[in-house]
Amino acid sequence: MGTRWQGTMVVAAVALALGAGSAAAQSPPGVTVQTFQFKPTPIEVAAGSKVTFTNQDDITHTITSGTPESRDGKFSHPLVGKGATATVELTQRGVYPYFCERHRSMRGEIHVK
Ligand SMILES: [Cu+2]
Repeated sequence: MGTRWQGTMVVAAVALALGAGSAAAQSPPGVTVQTFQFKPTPIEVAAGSKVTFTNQDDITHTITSGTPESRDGKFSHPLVGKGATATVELTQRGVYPYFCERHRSMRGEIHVK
């Protein structure tokens, strides 16, 4: 029962934080992909949050977890052209590096608290 209560408390705290502004509650944390860069990076989110990536370039990028040298297989989504979006949900705390498969100098990090 103890852990169940703790979980409830964490959810309540997150809800309070998000409730600070109704606009903020409606727009999940986001990363923009623009001129071969992920912005902002690193991005910090609470565990269980969804992070939405939006492509602002005309060409295709990907968000692929890990690094080009060491993929971890957690996620890989193409962003095909301007306006394309992809959402990643991370439930475990940690640091999640990601990169673009087509432009390996494009790298970012999601910090899940
Ligand atoms: Cu790219």
